[in-house]
Amino acid sequence: MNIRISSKVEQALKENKPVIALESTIISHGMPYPKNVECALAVEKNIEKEGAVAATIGIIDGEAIIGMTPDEIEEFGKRKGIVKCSLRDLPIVYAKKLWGATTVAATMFLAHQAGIEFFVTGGIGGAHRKANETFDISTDLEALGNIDVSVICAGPKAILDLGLTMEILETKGVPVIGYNTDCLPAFFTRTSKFKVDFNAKTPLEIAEIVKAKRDNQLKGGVLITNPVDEAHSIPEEKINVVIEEAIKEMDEKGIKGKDETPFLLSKIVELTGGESLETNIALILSNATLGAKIAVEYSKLAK
Ligand code: PSU
Ligand code: MN
Repeated sequence: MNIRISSKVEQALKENKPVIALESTIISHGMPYPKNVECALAVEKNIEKEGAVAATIGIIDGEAIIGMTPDEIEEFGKRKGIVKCSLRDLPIVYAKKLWGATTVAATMFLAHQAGIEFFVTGGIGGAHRKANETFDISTDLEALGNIDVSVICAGPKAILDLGLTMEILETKGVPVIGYNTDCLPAFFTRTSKFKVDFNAKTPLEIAEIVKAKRDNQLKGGVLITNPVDEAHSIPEEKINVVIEEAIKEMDEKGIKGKDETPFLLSKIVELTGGESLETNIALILSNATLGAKIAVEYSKLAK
């Protein structure tokens, strides 16, 4: 298999210590350099502060790396032409020995191969607006339905159709947990008009739900949604205007498929004068701390 686990991560897994997987699309296609690298390294620090081990995942010369070094993360942040790699891209990137930045779906797949239960990110992909016509539904949802990895995020972004995304998660049997919230957070915004399936008050409560899923052979992930803090939350009316404008420009330029999310993210940064980038960084740092706390509780339960 084209997979290499760093010795630190391997050791932690062997000793049943908490390990958190991290994706690399957010580094190479989700944020501009050098903030992407600063953020990725700060996320690892937050995880380690809680007593867990960080495993940033990406593909280098056709080999999946579970636990990249800081130098490799730096290279992922700078290098041009890294393939945004979801599940369907993995065999091509392997065979052609390319560099691949793994999306939520591909990172879940690799985390599971390595034996990692928890994965922290910013936002997941979902059903795009007009998905009923275009069928543009992220493989992330398929992965959440099929792969036994739990994902901590700040909710699906409002560039997506949140209602449709929640319906698909329900169809696939994915519980959506809110951390101290009844309503689904929408990434840049703390709230949305949709309800989560359960409002969990503590990391332990979340760890118990994940364990119950595993102990009872229920296939797939648990989606844990953590609202961005008040100070960084962008009001719904404000971000919606920006999103509409970004989508309009995307349509005019004929940008489609896997290029949509990266285009929208960078356009939103531009249109908000950098505010959305600060929000993005704040929420992923907070998700890292929460994810590590859940993994720490889970490793105590599993003993
Ligand atoms: N949301 C973000 N930042 C990101 C992504 C989503 O706020 O970088 C990335 C994730 O890697 C996610 C992917 O898995 O976009 C979804 O892409 P698509 O819609 O093409 O499946
Ligand atoms: Mn898509």
